[in-house]
Amino acid sequence: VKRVIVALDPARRGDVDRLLDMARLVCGVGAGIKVGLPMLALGGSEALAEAARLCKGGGLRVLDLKLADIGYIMRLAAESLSRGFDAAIAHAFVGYEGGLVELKKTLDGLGARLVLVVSMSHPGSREVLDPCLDKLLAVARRVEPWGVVAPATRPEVVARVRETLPTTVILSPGVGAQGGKPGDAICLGGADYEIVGRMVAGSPDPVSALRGVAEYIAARCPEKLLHSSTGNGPS
Ligand code: BMP
Repeated sequence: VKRVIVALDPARRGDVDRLLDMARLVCGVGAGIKVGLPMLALGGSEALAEAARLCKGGGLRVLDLKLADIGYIMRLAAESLSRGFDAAIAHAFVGYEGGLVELKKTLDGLGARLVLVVSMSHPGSREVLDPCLDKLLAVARRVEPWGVVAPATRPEVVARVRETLPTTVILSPGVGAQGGKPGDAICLGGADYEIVGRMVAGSPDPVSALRGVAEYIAARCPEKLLHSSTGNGPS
C-alpha cells in the first residue's frame, strides 16, 4: 500500500520542469503528488494542468490552493484550476453555508474530492487553529469531505482528528524539512497519507529518497499499512 504523497513546490522558475519530470519517476513509487501556489505562481495554469495529467491510472493528484473565500469565488477558482485533479484542498474555517457546501458541489461536478485543513504543521497553528480544533472538526463533520489535513509534526493532533473522524482520509504534511519523522502521523496518529516535499523533491536522488521514506514507515508499523483505517483511504 502506497502512503507517501510528494509535494512539488518549485522555489524558482527553473524548478518547474525539473519537478514535473521528477514526478513522472516518483508516480510509480509513491501514492501521488501535490501541487499548490508555488507551482501556479512559477509555472502558471499550464504547469497545474500538466501536474493534473501526471500519475494517470495510479496515484492521487492533489491541488493545494488552500481555498478560503466565499463559495462563489471558490467555485470560480475550482472550475478553472482543479480540472483533472483527484482532490482539492480548502480551509475548514470558511464554514459550511455559502462557503464549503458550494465548493463541494462544484468539485463533485468535476469529479474531484474535497480535502479540508483542520490543523497545520507550523508552530503558529497553535495560536488560532488548534484552540478551534473542535469547531473545525464540527465543520468537517457537516461538510463530509473525503479528506482532512492534520500535522505530521504533532501526531497527537492527528490522533484526535482520527478519533473524531474515524472514516475520513487524513493527509499529514510536515515530514522531514519541518521536523516530523516519517511514520509519526500514520503509525502514531492513524493518518492515511504522509505528505513529503523537500526531503524527497530536494534530494539528489528523489526516487531513492521516496523509497527510503516509504520503507521506513513500513518497517515502523507494517500492520497499519495493510489495513487502511478508513476503508476509503489508500488501496
Ligand atoms: P515540506 O515537506 O517541504 O515541508 O512541504 C510540505 C508541504 O505540505 C507543502 O506543500 C505545504 O504547502 C504543505 N502543508 C504543510 O506543510 N503544512 C500544513 O499544515 C498544510 C500543508 O498543506
